[in-house]
Amino acid sequence: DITFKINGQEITVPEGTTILEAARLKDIDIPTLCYLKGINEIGACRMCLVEIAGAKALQAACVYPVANGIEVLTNSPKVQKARKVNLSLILSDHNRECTTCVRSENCELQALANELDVHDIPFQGEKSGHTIDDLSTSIIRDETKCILCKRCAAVCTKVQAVGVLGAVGRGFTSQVQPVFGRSLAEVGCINCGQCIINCPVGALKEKSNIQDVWDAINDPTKTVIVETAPAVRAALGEEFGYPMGTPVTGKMAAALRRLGFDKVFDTDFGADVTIMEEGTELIGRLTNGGVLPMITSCSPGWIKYIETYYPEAIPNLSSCKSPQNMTGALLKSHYAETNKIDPKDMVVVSVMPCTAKKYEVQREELNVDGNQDVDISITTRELARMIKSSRIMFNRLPDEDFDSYYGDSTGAAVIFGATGGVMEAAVRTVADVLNKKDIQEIDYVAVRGVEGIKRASVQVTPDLTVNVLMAHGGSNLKIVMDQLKAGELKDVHFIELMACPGGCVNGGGQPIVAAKEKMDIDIRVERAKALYTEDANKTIRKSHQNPSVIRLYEEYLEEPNSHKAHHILHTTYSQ
Ligand code: HC1
Repeated sequence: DITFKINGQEITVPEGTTILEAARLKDIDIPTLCYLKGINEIGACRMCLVEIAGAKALQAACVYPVANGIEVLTNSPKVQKARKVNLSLILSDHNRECTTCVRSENCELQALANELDVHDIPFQGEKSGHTIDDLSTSIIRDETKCILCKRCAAVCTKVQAVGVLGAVGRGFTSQVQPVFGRSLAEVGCINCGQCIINCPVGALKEKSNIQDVWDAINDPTKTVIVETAPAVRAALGEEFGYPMGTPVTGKMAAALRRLGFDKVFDTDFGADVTIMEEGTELIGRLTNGGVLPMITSCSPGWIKYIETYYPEAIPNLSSCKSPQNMTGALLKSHYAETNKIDPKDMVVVSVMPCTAKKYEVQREELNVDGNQDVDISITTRELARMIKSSRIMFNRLPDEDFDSYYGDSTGAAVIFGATGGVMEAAVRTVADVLNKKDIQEIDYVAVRGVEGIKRASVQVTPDLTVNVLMAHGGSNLKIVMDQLKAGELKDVHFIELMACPGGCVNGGGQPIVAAKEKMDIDIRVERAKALYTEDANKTIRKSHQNPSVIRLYEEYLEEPNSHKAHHILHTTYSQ
């Protein structure tokens, strides 16, 4: 252990602890901008400078390991002055159109300028970044706001294993860009948006489709239907001041109705249908010698990754469309037919915790009889903006239900939004189907939690043990894909892959949480709690027991994996 003094207080910490970490243990706040716990600890922004008694130069607390006997000052006049100068320099090269920036009031740079009382920028002159890259369907990169903290590049490379962003140039010409100055649309970006939710400023944001939604709602010839992903309800409340982990399902449904959608439906319904289709597909593969392990197919960023980098694994992918698209496809077919609406006059809008869903909805193969399954996908953040701009007092809304039938869902569907949730939902149904009984113990805790790669064996019948694997976050998925390629997963039957760390609750379209807050809380865990609580409170917690899903098969789809179900709900992949 190491014993040293910080602002006069003695503290003992394990060897290797940085000054920044030690300070937090004593509730001493040191400002940071580039720091991302465990991911980007590079001392680049010089905001965390501290003084060490006897040393000439100030040191970056985020990378400086404590040593026995040192005396650290985190708030001396020298430190205060240096931080202000450094912050002014960063601000001098930053596009400060704060009032109209999407990150206004949720910007770590703006917050720091206020906290450090920096209001006049003495440095004037040319600015460095000029490019605004808006060619991607999901992500806009605005160099005029980039502060070169490299958080996006670190997340893209280390967490997601995608690595399409990196530092180029030196000195004044430094930029963080895709290679050769290309657009994100021209490199292997998987549209996950993890760069966005880890950007401290507005240099990265989703491509907004809000106006497209308004245009549809305001078009009297269109029936506009909205569906909301499981994870949206777990985080939308944060935009309106609710503590993290508060589910706001009822208020969300009420808000959507007031925004003017004709029907307010739930992607959870499609998630229940997905379990029917995917569960049946799995049972088929297990009993007919099909390709195993079967891999879930609902995370569109990761589908793109497999198509690009592991095309040999395409036969392992479930042929099921994602719940988002199953819902849309059923609305454009079954719902349109039963309500005598021409699907061409219908606009399906999805609200997703995900920026890759904007890419997914545009995929050509995801249509029914030429009608795109989902027309527009917006993020949780965009929905919050629509609610705010409409002056809806979200916190005062009553709790309302989704519209019936396509708004009916089970506990199994809601947990889709957390890593391990799709697996748990599938196992609940597969075990019941194979045992031909209503099993009561359905909390499969072995598949829950935020460990990067989890394996479990589930005894589904006395004669059948299903070996499952769950992974989330691109770097973990890559490990799994390499193991698959090397033939090391021959004993595994079913794999759930989610591109974002923690699954959709931490998707690239979710409300943005400052790095400082993420030092103290694990947002993946907190938001998942909202989903598991909602699951536990549902009377029906298994997809195959959803009465509206049962009815859908009876009146339309016949049975899971039927010819009709395949036509509407399944897809193919491209290499
Ligand atoms: Fe997800 Fe899914 S869970 S992919 O994580 O299978 O985005 O929430 O909607 O489609 O249901 C996301 C979440 C979401 C799909 C479902």
